[in-house]
Amino acid sequence: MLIRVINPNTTRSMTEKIGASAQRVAAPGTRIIAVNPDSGPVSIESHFDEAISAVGVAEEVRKGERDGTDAYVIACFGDPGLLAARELTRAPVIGIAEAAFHLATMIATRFSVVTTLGRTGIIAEHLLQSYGFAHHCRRVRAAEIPVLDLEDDGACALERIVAECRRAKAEDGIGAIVLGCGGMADLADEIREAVGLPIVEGVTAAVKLAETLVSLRLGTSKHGDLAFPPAKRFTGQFEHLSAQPGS
Ligand code: 2AL
Repeated sequence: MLIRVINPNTTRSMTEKIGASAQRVAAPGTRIIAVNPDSGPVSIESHFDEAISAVGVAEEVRKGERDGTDAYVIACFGDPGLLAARELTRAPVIGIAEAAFHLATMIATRFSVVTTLGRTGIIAEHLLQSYGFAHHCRRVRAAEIPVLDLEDDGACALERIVAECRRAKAEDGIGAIVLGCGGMADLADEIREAVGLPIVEGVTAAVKLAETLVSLRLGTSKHGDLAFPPAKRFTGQFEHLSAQPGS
C-alpha cells in the first residue's frame, strides 16, 4: 500500500519529520512517500497561507495519481484543499484535523485542541463546526509557537506545548488532547508521557485511518459532488492544472 503524505507547507525538514512519524506507525506492507509542494508558504498560519497552499496540495495529488497512490494524507491542521483533493482522485484523502477529531471522540467525550498560534485557532474552530465536532471540543488553545519554531531546538517548543496541555487538563474538563499542527508529530509521545492524558496526533491518526479505508476497499465516492471536476482549460500559471487523464 502506498500512502502519499502531503505536507502543504514547503519546509523540507518538517516534511521529513512528518514522513518519519507516518512510517513509524504504518503497517509492515505500507510505504509512505512524504512530499511538499515546490511553491508556497514555508509555514501555514493564516487564511492566506492556507489558500495558497491548497493549490500545492492539488498539484501533489495530481502527481500522486501518476504514481499509483492508494491513499493521501494532508498533513496540515487546517486540512487545506481537502475537498478539492478528493475531487481529483478515487483514493481516500484524509486530513489530519478530521482524523484526529474522529479518533478523539472515540476515546473521550470531550477534548481540547492545543495548536501553535492563537490566530490560527479560528481555523480549527471552523473545521470543528463544519465537520460536526464542535460539541465534543471544550477549547481550542494555543501555545503561541510560530510553526517554524517547531523546527528550532532552541525555541523550547516541547516545554511550551506541555505547559499548555497541562493547563487544558487542569481547566477544561476533558479526557483527551488533540495536537493542532502537523509539525508536532514527533512530539506526541513525549507530550503524552509528560501530561498523562491520551494525546491524539493527526499525522499518525490519518495514516492508520487511510490504511483502514484502503484495506476495506473504500475510496472517495465519485457519485455526487466529489466526482472529478468538469474538464476545462486553466490559463496562465495554472495551465498545468487543466483537464487531466481521469478527470
Ligand atoms: C499548521 C500545520 O499543521 N502546518 C503548518 O504549516 N501550519 N497549522 C497550525 N495550526 O499550526
